[in-house]
Amino acid sequence: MRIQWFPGHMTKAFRMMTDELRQVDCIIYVLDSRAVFSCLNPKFDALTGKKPVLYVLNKCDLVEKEDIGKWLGYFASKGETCVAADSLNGRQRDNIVNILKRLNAEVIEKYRLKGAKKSVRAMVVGVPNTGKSTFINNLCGSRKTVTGNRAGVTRGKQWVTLADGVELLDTPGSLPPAFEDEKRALHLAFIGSVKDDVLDLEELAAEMTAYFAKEHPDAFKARYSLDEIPADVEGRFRAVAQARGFVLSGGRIDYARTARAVVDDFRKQKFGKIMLDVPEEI
Ligand SMILES: Nc1nc2c(ncn2[C@@H]2O[C@H](COP(=O)(O)OP(=O)(O)O)[C@@H](O)[C@H]2O)c(=O)[nH]1
Ligand SMILES: [Mg+2]
Repeated sequence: MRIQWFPGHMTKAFRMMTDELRQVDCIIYVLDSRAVFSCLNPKFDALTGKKPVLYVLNKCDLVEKEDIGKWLGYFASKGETCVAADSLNGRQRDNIVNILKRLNAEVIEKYRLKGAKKSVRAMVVGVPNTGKSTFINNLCGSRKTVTGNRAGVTRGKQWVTLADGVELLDTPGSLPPAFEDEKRALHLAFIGSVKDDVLDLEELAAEMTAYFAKEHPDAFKARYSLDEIPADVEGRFRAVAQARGFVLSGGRIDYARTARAVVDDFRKQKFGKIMLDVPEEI
C-alpha cells in the first residue's frame, strides 16, 4: 500500500514551527506509545536542533506497562529525557513542570543571577493525532486547545500559560513529506495520524488484517470468534463480514462496512493493547 500525503497546511505548519523556534527554549515531542518509532519525524530532528527535548510517550494507557518500560529504557540509553503519559486520566502536571525546569536549569539560573525570572517556553510538536492538544489541556487542567480523534484538528498558533513560569505552544501536527519506510507509514495510518480521506480504507483494513494474522492472531480470532484466520485477504474479509453481519444477499461481502469495522475496532482497542512498534526492531 502506497501512502502519499503532505497537503499544503502541513508545509505551512512547518514554516510556522520554524518561525517560532527562536522564541522557544525547548521542545516537547509527543509520540503515540503504540507507534513510537513511526512517530519520530526526521524533519522534527532538524527542527529541534540543539534545544533540549522532552519525549512524551503519550497514550501509554493503550499499551502494556512493560512495553512502555522498554521504550523508556531505549530513550534513556540514548541519554534522552522521556516520560510516559496518559493525557486523558494522568496527573502529570507537576512532574512535567519539574522536568522542563530541570531541562532548562542553565538558562533559568542565568536569568536568576541577573535578578530576572525566566519563563520556560516549550513548543509541543508531533505527528497529527498523538494527543498534543489533549496533553496540554491535561497540564492546564482545562480545555484550552482544540482536540479530536483525527488528523489535522489543530490549525493556528496557540500559546497557553501554566501557572508556574512555563508556557506551551501547541502546533498542528506534521508528517514527513514521504516515507521510504512503508511500515512506518502504515503504522501511522493505523493509529489515525494520516487523514483517512487520503487513504483507501479497504486497503488499510486489508493491511490491518494481514498485520494481525502475522503478529497477533489470537487477538484477531477472539474479536471475530474465528478458529482459524484465512491466509488470503478475501477470506479474512469474508470471515469478519460473517462475524459482524456484513454479508449481503447472494453472499456478497459489504467491503466498505467490513473495512470500516476492522479499522474502528483497532482504533477503539477492541483487539486489546497492541504495540505496533517494538524497540527490538530498531
Ligand atoms: N487513550 C488515550 N487517548 C488520548 C490520549 N491523549 C489524547 N488522546 C485522544 O487522541 C485523540 C487526538 O488528540 P489531540 O489532542 O486532538 O491530538 P493532536 O492532533 O496531537 O493535538 C483524541 O481523541 C484524544 O482524546 C491519551 O493519553 N490516551
Ligand atoms: Mg491538536
